[in-house]
Amino acid sequence: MEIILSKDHLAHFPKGEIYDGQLVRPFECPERWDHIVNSLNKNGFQTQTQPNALDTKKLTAVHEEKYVNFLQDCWDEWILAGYTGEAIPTIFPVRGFTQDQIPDDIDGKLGYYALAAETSITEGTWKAAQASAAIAQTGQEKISNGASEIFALCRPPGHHASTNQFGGYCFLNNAAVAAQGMIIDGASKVAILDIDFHHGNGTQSIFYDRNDVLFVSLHGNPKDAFPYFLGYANETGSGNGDGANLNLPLDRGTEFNVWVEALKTGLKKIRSHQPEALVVSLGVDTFMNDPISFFRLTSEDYLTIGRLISDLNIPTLYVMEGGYAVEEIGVNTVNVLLGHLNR
Ligand code: Q9C
Ligand code: ZN
Repeated sequence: MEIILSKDHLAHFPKGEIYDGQLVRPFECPERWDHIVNSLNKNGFQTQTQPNALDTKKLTAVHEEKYVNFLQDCWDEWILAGYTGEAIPTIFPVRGFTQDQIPDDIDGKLGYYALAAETSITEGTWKAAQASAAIAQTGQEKISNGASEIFALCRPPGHHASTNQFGGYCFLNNAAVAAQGMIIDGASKVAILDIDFHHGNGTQSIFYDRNDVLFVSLHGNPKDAFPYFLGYANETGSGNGDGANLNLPLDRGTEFNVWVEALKTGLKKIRSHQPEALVVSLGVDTFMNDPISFFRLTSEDYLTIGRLISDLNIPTLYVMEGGYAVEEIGVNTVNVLLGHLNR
């Protein structure tokens, strides 16, 4: 299995995440990448490729141009305003506020383009976010050109980012860029399977009214888990996309025996969609020791997950999302890939 990766992820390393009423060291940290690469190397994944430059057309097929410009200019505008800390949104267009005016001031713009406040923007954020999307896009092009399985080692993650909002550690929706890229490059139907602990609200919203891209997600029930305001079972798609969105929310403390039944339900839905390619939003924050999540999967369970996904027999692009038990993130991630290869 070919791996796509880049050290440019290092450009994004905020010092602070708002958590527990404090500014803490972010859970989404650069060593996550090191642990994954170490495990890949230990297990003989030797084909490691740098991404091609990001194709702006593919990016803006998923994200609003204004939002892309915001991400690109945010840090400069923040500094120009005289701020010295990291860029963090503090005011949002909530219920009762106007939704259609984009402020000029960076404080207002940050809130307009944010869905949450835990994700700080720094000098290198845009560089890393672009590299991450380029990794997914490069993996996509290889799948579109006939590869049967690719791992896109994206960092920062992407599935919370919508067409015009960042948050949940995400800026550009790497999985959505890949799925849309597959369509642009000729696929008529693709599927996205999101097994990160958190609901992929960004991915869902991007494809919600379309039936060419099926979205299936297993996640912590939003009544108890981030992102709280999307991911319920009754969200099944709208218009043309009616029936092409499947949410499988699961309770606190869910163990693998229950989780895997939901996975099988999701895989069945994917089979019936008959996609030409599959994008897996691969988060391993479903792990029992994850510090911010509440499922109870073990390291061995990830082997089974990879095996079950490979049984679909569809060209598959794995796109890295979350996973914050840093010591175990490498083993857990690579176990999915090993399971996929039946090794
Ligand atoms: N009390 C991804 O896994 N904070 N993002 C949750 C829990 C945000 C996770 C706080 C979690 C975002 C890609
Ligand atoms: Zn997550």
